[in-house]
Amino acid sequence: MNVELLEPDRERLWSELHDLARLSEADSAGWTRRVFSEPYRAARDWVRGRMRDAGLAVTTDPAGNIVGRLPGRHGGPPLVTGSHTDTVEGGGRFDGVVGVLGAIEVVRRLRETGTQLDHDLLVVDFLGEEVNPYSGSCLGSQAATGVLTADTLDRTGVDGKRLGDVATAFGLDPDGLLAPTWAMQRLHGYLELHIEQGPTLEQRGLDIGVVTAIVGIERFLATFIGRADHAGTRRMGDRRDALVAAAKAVLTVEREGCAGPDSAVATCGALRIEPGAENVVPGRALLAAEFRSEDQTWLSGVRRRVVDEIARHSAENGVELLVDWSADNPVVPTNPSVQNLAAAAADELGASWLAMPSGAGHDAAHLAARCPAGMIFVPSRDGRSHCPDEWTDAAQIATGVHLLAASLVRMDQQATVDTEFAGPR
Ligand code: HGY
Ligand code: MN
Ligand code: MN
Repeated sequence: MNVELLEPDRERLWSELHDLARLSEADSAGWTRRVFSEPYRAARDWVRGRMRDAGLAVTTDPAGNIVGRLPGRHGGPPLVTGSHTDTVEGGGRFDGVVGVLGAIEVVRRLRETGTQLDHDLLVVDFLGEEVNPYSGSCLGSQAATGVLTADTLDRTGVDGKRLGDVATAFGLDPDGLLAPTWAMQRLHGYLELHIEQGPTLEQRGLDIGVVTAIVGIERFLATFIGRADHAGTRRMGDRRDALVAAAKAVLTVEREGCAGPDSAVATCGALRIEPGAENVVPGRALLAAEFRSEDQTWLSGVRRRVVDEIARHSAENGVELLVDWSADNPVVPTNPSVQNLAAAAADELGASWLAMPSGAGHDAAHLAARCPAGMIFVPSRDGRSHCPDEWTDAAQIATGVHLLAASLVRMDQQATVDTEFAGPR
């Protein structure tokens, strides 16, 4: 198989990417397509149409993932690729989208060149990869691989809504989120194309990142319960100011990240103050924070170190503290055989590449428990992502999609992608 022939149609891909970008909240800076939102519903219908036009048999699995199937010569455990089409609030046009539209383009090129794989190929738009207010990130891939539990459906967001009810309102069967569909079947292998969302590839002038590991992510939602008071009449020494306690917690989080290993980061991304009036001492504050690293030892110690300090500061301010921790995933190494195969395909195509970790979380972290899984990155301009300035050139995306095609062909040609894979057989 001359994989040069699988080169993507760059204009077609670029045009589709911008068609999808139109499906976003009208009044948002950048691009916003949050899970369970109407723009997200419209985008999923649009993706189903593109999958069908490309010749895929399209279903929605019980977990709410859109799955397009391209039959192979022999069937058997399917080869899987894909990513997500939901965005963060005020995000960009490329995060996740490149992996879904790129996979659909690979299918078109396989069919246009008369290339039939041995294995069925599944192209997946995973439900809700971005962090949602209820259960963390990677909702669809966690559901499909059996990570979620009935308790997950009872988790509520700061809006007070329950995940199970929100999923029902979106047209999903919440019990489907608990049906580990993919955990029930063997998969031949998984490969995801994604933008790097960091500066490394651009700074080094390289085409491709071959991902070696996906960082572990711990997150918390802390509730600080103080007492609302008149800002003019309550003496400073007699206050129970929830926001002061939360503000000290923000600095604790930052110190924890700065004191960690090179790969450690810590972020407070959301703060909600109640009642939020200029002349009222804040009675309640909700703070969302997350910690990431490739160093599992450091990450495993974060909860104890951080909670001790935040609890001490809250007590100093007479504020009650409730902390709800969740872990998106531990540090996940990608499969060495998939790494090697993607690197060999990059060499064959003449694409420069670098083996590198992912500081972002991805659906691949959950597929990796079910089959030999890996990821390939294309550069992000200035390393920017999760913002309107997120950008990757058409030519860079085309190189990534071409490599995705060539790598999937290599995975398909192997009877077993990794004979050492310790997961389910
Ligand atoms: O948060 C992340 O790393 C990913 O973009 N969901
Ligand atoms: Mn993503
Ligand atoms: Mn993202």
